[in-house]
Amino acid sequence: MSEDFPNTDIITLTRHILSDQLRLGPAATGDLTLLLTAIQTTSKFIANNVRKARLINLIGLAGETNVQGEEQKKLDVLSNDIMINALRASGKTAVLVSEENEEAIIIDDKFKGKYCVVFDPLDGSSNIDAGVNIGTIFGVYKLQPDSKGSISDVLRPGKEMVAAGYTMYGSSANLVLSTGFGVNGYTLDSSLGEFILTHPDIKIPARGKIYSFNEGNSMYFHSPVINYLKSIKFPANGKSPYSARYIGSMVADVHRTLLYGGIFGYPDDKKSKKGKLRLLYEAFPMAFLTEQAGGIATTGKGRILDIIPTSIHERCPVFLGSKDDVNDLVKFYQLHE
Ligand code: AHM
Ligand code: MG
Repeated sequence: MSEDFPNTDIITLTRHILSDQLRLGPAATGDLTLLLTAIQTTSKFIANNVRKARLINLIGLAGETNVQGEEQKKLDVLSNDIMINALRASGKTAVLVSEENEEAIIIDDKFKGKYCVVFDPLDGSSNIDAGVNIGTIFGVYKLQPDSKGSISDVLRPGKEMVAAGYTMYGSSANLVLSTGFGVNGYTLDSSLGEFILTHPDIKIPARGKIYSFNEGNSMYFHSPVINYLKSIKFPANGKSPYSARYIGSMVADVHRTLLYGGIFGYPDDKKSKKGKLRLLYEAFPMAFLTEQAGGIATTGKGRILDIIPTSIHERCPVFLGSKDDVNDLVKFYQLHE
């Protein structure tokens, strides 16, 4: 058959996760599948709003209101509402933690299910107005046995998550997901309205050539980070220095790192004592994906997925990416012990 003949056997995200469910046999209830279906719907909805964001801003600038006389909502608040409404209505969740809500949301009995979702509805929002990539990050825990849903169901190490992923809104919407059996990437075909499997079984190269840090914070960095960065910018033995790439949207910087390899870092420093990124809904899901793709995710001193959170919005230092690159950085931390 001719190579340009359209593929008539496309694998959609729903088909793919359903086939995982079939593999698990009668033990699988389908609840996680339905929850992930709700999450992919929110991603389509948010992607659609991100695409229209400038037009919505124009309406706002003109001082107009919509037909109901309401002011246009900001995109991050809108994305949060989309996620909360869909996750609650799915009937599969018990506890929700969002970057946008100070308190955890405990789902009322009528809609209660057995999963807890931690999420950042629109990460990298400082990039929205410039039209630069942004994304949604999420992690899923299963309720603890006999729990009706409380904050203790999410104050658990990231290694106990049953699924994690992100959707990047860029030139296309890309959903990257792991349910603990590797990592797969799907691209939204807007004409079909479906996420299609385009990046099966993502594996991070063992070593990359790119580093991704906000070096504008260098004056605050601690010596292991300063010395590591120096080692890749001024390498010995005639090796080439690493290239710098930093978008300032974790989803985009991690997406590139998963595909191309290298290292992404947001360290703790003299100013931000615990770093900037949030443990539950930024560091944990990205660490989960990184490890599932064969990479390493560390604070510099220990595995991120082993941390036991004590509060839902706590922060933690993050270094993740190619195994060899992250191990090189860890050596600089060990030298300072
Ligand atoms: P946000 O949740 O307020 O959007 O902040 C998180 C973002 C990450 O996407 C990104 O990695 C980091 O902040 C960039 O921070 P900085 O501008 O300090 O480099
Ligand atoms: Mg964020």
